[in-house]
Amino acid sequence: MRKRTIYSAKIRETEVTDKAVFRQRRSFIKQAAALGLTGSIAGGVSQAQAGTPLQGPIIKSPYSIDEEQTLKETATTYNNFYELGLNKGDPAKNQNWLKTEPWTVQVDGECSKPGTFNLEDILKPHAIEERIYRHRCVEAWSMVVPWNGFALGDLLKRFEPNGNAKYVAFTTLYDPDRLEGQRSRVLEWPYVEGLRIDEAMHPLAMIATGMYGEEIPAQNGAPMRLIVPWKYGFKGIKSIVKITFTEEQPPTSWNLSAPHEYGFFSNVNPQVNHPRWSQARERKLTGEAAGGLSALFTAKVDTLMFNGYADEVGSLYSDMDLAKYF
Ligand SMILES: Nc1nc2c(c(=O)[nH]1)N[C@H]1C(S)=C(S)[C@@H](COP(=O)(O)O)O[C@H]1N2
Ligand SMILES: [Mo]
Repeated sequence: MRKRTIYSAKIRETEVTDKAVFRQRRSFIKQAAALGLTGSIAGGVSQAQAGTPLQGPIIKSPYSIDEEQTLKETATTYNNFYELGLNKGDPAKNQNWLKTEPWTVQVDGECSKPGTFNLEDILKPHAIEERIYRHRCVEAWSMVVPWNGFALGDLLKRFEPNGNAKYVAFTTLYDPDRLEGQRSRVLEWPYVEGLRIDEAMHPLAMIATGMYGEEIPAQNGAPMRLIVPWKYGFKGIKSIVKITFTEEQPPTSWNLSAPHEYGFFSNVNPQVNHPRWSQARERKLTGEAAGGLSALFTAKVDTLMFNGYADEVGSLYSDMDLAKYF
């Protein structure tokens, strides 16, 4: 997805990096176990939350799909989070760059209940569900991930958006002193994303605070990130610090960076190719772990319209030319 990078070359580069990260992690965990170190220390993580099981009951969601899940080790070591580095293995390696305590979320714009809220107050009213979703990156790889969290719309309604709230915008933490990726010019920082308000209120759109029954790790967007399963992965903005209700369509990071390649809507659509590669098929990261990262990719499978969620979300776009609004 990086500009000025040949796609096939990038895949090779990330495979090599990730194998090295896998090896490093494995030997480090072995050493830590031998020394009798536990929990977060064994993971090389400075914050206690990583690997921490979620508290309380987790509700099974009717929106879950019944497909083979991506291994937790894969979903938490093969990441796109450019603030933590550009290669797929970098975010896991650099997870301690993201400081998640304390964490506040500012809510403003077209709503009656704006404010700045502590993370605990944001999350407290929401029962945690497990939602097993397809996750399709615009780079033509995909995963099946059991996210933990709740409907985005249930959160947004608490701030009472008014009649001018046609869109909702999200912003990631800006902290270039720690998030070294923000010193690179690859994108304008902070990372920003947005949805039309009806998309945001759709019950499939969710805020994830966990995955695999544990608190969400830094590299996957701690402490709270967006998941919009019918859209390309880059819409799923990580580590959210700000939510703004707007009347105008808000700017979005990849669209700002390469407007001919990444649109505002970015619904998964196998019929609209990326200018530099086909979107007709994808490689799923649900293979066996034993053979290293390249063995984790399955053969290519067909990409589904709206990533398989057409029955649920198709009506949101019934009046749009889906080839034009990419
Ligand atoms: N702030 C921020 N959010 C981000 C990104 C990023 O670089 N920065 N990458 C996006 C992309 S391209 C994808 S595919 C998903 C990856 O999520 P995952 O690492 O949990 O699979 O996060 C998205 N959210
Ligand atoms: Mo992506």
